[in-house]
Amino acid sequence: MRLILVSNRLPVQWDGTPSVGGLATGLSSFLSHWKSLGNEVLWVGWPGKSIPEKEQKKYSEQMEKEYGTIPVFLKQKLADFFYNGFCNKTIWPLFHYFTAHCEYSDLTFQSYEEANEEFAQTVAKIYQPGDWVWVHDYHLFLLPGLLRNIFPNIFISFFLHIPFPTFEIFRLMPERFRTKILNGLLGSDLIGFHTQSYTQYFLRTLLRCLGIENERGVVYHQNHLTKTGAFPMGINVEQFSNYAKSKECAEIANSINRNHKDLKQILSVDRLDYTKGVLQRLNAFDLFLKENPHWIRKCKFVLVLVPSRTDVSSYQSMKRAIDEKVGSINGIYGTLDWTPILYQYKGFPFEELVPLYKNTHVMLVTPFRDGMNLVAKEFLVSQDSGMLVLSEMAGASAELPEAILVNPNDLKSISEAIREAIEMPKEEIQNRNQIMIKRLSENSVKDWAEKIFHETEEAATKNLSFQTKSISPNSEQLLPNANKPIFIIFDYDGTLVPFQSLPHLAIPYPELIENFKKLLSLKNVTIAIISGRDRTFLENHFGDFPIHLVAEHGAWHKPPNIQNWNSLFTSSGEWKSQILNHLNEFTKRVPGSFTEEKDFSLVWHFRNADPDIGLNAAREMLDELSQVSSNSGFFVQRGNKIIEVREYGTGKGKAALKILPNDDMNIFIFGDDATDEDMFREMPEPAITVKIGKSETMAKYRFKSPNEVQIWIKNLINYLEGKNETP
Ligand code: GDG
Repeated sequence: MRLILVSNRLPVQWDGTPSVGGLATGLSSFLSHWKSLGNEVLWVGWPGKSIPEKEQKKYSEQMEKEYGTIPVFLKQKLADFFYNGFCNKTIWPLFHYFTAHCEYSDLTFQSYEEANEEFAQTVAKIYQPGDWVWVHDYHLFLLPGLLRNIFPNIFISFFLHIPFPTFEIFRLMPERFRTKILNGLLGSDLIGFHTQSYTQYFLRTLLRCLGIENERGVVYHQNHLTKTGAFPMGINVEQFSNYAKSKECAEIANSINRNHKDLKQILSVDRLDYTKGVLQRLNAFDLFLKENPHWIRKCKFVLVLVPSRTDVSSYQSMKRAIDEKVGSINGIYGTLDWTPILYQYKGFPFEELVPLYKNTHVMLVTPFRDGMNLVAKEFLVSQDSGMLVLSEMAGASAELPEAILVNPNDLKSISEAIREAIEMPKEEIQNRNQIMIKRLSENSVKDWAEKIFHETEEAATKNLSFQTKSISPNSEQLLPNANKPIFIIFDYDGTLVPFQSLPHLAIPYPELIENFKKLLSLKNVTIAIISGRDRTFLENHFGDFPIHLVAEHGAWHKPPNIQNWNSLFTSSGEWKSQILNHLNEFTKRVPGSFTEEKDFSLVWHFRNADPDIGLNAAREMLDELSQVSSNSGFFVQRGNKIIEVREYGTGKGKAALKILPNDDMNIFIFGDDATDEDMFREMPEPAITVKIGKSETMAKYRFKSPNEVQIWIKNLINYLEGKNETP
């Protein structure tokens, strides 16, 4: 299979130098494995600078040939507004909870849209059906949606490398931006996050911003299913640990250490970024020396900062503040023969980075917020007996609780953690590290990518079967055999009419009435409405039509041209008063919700409640009622923003069977929610069953909206009228 990886940056920059950072390092090792299985890979991304138009063709050919990369060309101004602008002045700070650093600008968002569009065009040029497209990170939130519009059946995953924030933070972004971002993401078959918490925050955000619910992490939106889940990214454990054990590594480690052999090494390695908490770490080291003077001249702090986003002004001022702080600590504590901080403002090749890890006694990873943090993991599998001090705000802390976890805002706790780690007995360090290393070995970067692949495949397969169910209302497959009578059963809300905020507002509109009149004027056509509505509502709106009306999911039936309603089922109704009190308690608790009482059922509506509070209460209610419902004369069913408690033995499926004549007929059934699934399930096989809307269904076909039901009715009328006219 061919994999098209898409990320903002390519693993090699425009000048052929390798990119630094978690994404590039992590993915490179997975790709060698993927290729070794005989698969092909193309990596699409921005080369990091604008390439003049006349050189683009030659450059593309060269990059593809040498590195298997496909450049996306962005004009310098667009790249600047997109990357330095919306990506790094809006999304990056917001998603890392640095809300004061955020700028919200229509101009940069427009560039973000344009850049995503450029990426979509580049992918579209090389995409072939059967490829797996894997989009990475926050620069490309809109890309899955754009690609899904071009290729409805595309097989596509998205992985977010940074944290997804809580809804309260995410909502700070203007609605016109955030809605597009969420919709763009939902073009994916799978959206992966580093941790369970980020996944939960995303799902809650979907509910709060777009009113979209999920079923155990699966979201149905615009006739498409998207799976979400936590896939903590691993590292190439073997690569690091094998090299760390090698003779070559030991030699380099010794030579680096030659002049400081007796000093215990404290190390930190980060891209220079305000989220990484570098200044705070320096302050904590300062405090550590102040409070533990016996460690002066006995330790050294190797501070590795890899230059990053050097043209963003806030990064430049942060760099100055760090330089000053290093200078100040070295000035205060340093002597002619001892410097407390060895400051390295540059990246090291892998062959030197691992020996640095190996020489380390205390590894400080103290970001304010970090999606995962791979440095912590790389250190663990490379060290000899070094202790990890890890921020609890790094995604990695969920997997590495045996480290010393610290709050990065708490200087005192970091300083104490340094002392605890530097003085910790070797055996204890090794015991703790062994547990963590075992865990890391069981979830390498290869396992991580494979899991993502398989989960995406599963979601994409389901989506494909969804697509095959979707059908045009004008399709010939939905036309009857004109020699047989026609029996059509419609659900009402969500099928004949769209949902409204209050049930009494969802009334039949003139076009629907007109269509019914025409249908009924034709020979051999019978219509039934089987609804959860009560008798009065159906009587008021459809009482004059010669059709079957079935109210309250089958409790009451009024045949065509008959004045009286009769009961299709017998009821004891003993359970009702007790459950009514219970539902009323929920109504009091959840503003905007209300309870509807019918003859054979009770319905709790939460469409107008706060989506989060409504959904939580509905879950609680379902849970409680399901526990008492067995042998209690009622059963509970979840509908569209309602919970219905109904007399046992009733239901639309049974009701439909009772009113259907035993003749050989064309049977059509239309419905939109869980209560209609009863009908789809119980109908004889030749019946044509159509689900309106998203979510899984037993129906044979799917329409997008009630509007398509009306189109189908009109098409049927035309067809039958045409047949009648032919001599
Ligand atoms: C983002 C998220 C998430 C660093 N210095 C050198 C060097 N590195 C390599 C490390 C490591 C990577 O860069 C840094 O990865 P991190 O995970 O620590 O951080 P970000 O770059 O911010 O990455 C992060 C990650 O994406 C993956 O999803 O974990 O939370 O922010 O692999 O080894 N490599 C070499 N020399 C260096 O000097 N060779």
